[in-house]
Amino acid sequence: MNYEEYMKRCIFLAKQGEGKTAPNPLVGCVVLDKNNNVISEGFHEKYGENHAERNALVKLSPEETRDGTLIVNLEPCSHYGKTPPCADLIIKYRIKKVVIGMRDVNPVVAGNGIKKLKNAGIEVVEGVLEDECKKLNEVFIKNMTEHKTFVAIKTAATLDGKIATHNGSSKWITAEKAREEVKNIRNRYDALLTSSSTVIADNPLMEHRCNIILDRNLKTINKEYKIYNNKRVIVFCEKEFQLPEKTNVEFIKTPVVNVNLDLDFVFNKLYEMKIMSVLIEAGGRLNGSALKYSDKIYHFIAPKILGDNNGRSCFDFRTVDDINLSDNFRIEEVQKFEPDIMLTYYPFKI
Ligand code: AOF
Ligand code: ZN
Repeated sequence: MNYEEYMKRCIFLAKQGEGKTAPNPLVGCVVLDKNNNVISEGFHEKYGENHAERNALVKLSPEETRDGTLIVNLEPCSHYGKTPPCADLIIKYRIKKVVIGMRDVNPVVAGNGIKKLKNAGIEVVEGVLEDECKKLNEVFIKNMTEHKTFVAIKTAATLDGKIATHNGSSKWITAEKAREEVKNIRNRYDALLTSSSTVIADNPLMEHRCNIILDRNLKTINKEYKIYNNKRVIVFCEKEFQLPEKTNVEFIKTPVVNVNLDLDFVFNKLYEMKIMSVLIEAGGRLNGSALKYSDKIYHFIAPKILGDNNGRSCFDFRTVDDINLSDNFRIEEVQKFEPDIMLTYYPFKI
């Protein structure tokens, strides 16, 4: 029996929870009866609510699921958290076979869910579309294994790597479809992070549930920049600061290293604040300094050549003498958003 199509469906279902499950994983589940007909589906819809397996099973009775198969992209849990263990529920529903995409990296589960199922006589098939399942939960994996916030960068450049002319003209580089995709990407992340320079140059709204601005000298707070209209805004700045009345804006005093706010501090603070993933949308300077913290890059390219000697580049932060000193990446995907393309790439780790 080939379970890949069902696992793909689990991944699709899991993605319906994007933007709503953090710090918990994205999980989807498909249930087959003893004749291998799909009888139910479910996904983890929102942090703190039912796990995917429970959502799929509660619609059924153990009579319907007896000797059936349950497919899920993440090992079923074995612990009492916000809900009782999914492994116990699966046993109660008399499922015969459980097909899993990846083992849980949460140390309280890590293999214990599988053990529980096997001890109850259930056959467990592991590793179906494992790479895809790991990619789906790359944020959860980084959070759980490294105790750090997942950092992504989004940039949009011309064929010659420019994001603006010498005098800052940048609207628009990419077309409609690419900009629609940016909205989908933004939704996956807990917060968007930008710099005061980008706020001042472009006055973007960057509509989101949480926006972060790196603004050492509080250059953006005296003007009515659109970004402050979002639900929650966090400003990292050098000096202690507070607005007189309680607002949607909070300020975080941040150390400075070599004239810039200390990014080590910023990213550690974000994890402390339970912001599990962040998407950076800024200019070449911040993109460049954030590169060494980055886990993933979304890079749109428009079929245009600017050719401006002094145009601004998407990563612009140092002088290098030797081509062998470049940072290296692994390109994961090339997608078309006509007339533009998007490269998704990861830092190359040896
Ligand atoms: C989910 N949804 O569909 C699955 C999860 O915070 P709790 O008590 O809900 O437990 C969260 C842990 O449960 C999570 O870290 C992961 O290890 C496991 N599986 N979590 O939120 C799900 N299957
Ligand atoms: Zn569970």
